Amino acid sequence: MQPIPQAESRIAMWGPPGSGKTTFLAALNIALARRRDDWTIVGNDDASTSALLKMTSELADSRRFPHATTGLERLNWTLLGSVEERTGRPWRRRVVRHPVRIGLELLDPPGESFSDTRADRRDRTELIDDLAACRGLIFLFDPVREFEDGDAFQYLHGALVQLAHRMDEAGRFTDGLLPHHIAVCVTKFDEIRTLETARRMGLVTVDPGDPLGLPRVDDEDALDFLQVLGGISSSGNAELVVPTLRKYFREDRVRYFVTSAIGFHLGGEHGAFDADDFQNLVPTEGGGPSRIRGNLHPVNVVEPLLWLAQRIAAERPT
Ligand SMILES: Nc1nc2c(ncn2[C@@H]2O[C@H](COP(=O)(O)OP(=O)(O)OP(=O)(O)O)[C@@H](O)[C@H]2O)c(=O)[nH]1
Ligand SMILES: [Mg+2]
Repeated sequence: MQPIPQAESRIAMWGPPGSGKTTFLAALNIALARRRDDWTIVGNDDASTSALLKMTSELADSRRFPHATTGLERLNWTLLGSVEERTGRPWRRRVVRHPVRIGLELLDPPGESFSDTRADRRDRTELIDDLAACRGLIFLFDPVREFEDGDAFQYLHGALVQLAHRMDEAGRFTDGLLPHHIAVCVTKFDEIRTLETARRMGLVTVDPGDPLGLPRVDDEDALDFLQVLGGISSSGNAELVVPTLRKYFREDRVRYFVTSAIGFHLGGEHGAFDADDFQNLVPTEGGGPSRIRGNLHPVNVVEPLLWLAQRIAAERPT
């Protein structure tokens, strides 16, 4: 039997505290289970396997969000699935499915370590070393936090300047662009204000084949959405997020997504999306941690990771 091709992707989460980095990773297993394709995920060692189980069950069974991350978490997981390949001469094309394994080393740092003022210096140096060794990044833009604190730019820019410096020292910034692939994700699409903004912009679509009628924003419109959300940030600086990303990353290595780790609450008569009652996050009275109301239906959680993993794998022979 032929060995299954194996690619390795080291990917780091990037975003302010509370932007949803850990929840995004915790929702991955559930998001995969809800898809109709054959992608699954397994841990590569005991620690990563138990982290995968614990993160999934806290979210799906206990309906609790993760605690704020206090130190850099490393998760070694493998995505197992298959890809289609066209073979044969043009007049006798055949489509063959091949099994593939994509090793993911996922780094989940505390959001604090991206802050120029609040990060511990040693943590920050380690973080920049780790980012330099990554091939993929997932940058989370949280519209709710942006509306209240307006600091996405601050948590992007300082670390990016230091990363560019580190890559330049290593001779890997010669054309003024970083070699990383980056998935830029607007998070918390399930929040009333986020969905309402998308709706007002006319960006909400529903897949005609989706019996649940879940709202989505196409990836092609995600950049426009991010730009409008940036314009309503409380500091005004979020307008600089997109130009900054454009300055540091190659255009064909950036892709935008509109995501929600927990997704919308489904109810109504047929257990489908109900425009009058869709919030899946339940704030706790007295400022305690929020809870999750019902089943999770993650939106665009698998897609950014698969896009990154496949782009990274395509860069070199496996
Ligand atoms: N509405 C909504 N809220 C979310 C979602 N994901 C996370 N949250 C909220 O955001 C909070 C922070 O999420 P975390 O995943 O811990 O954020 P983080 O970026 O890992 O934060 P640090 O570890 O402190 O850097 C959660 O406790 C929830 O209240 C989501 O998909 N939808
Ligand atoms: Mg975290």
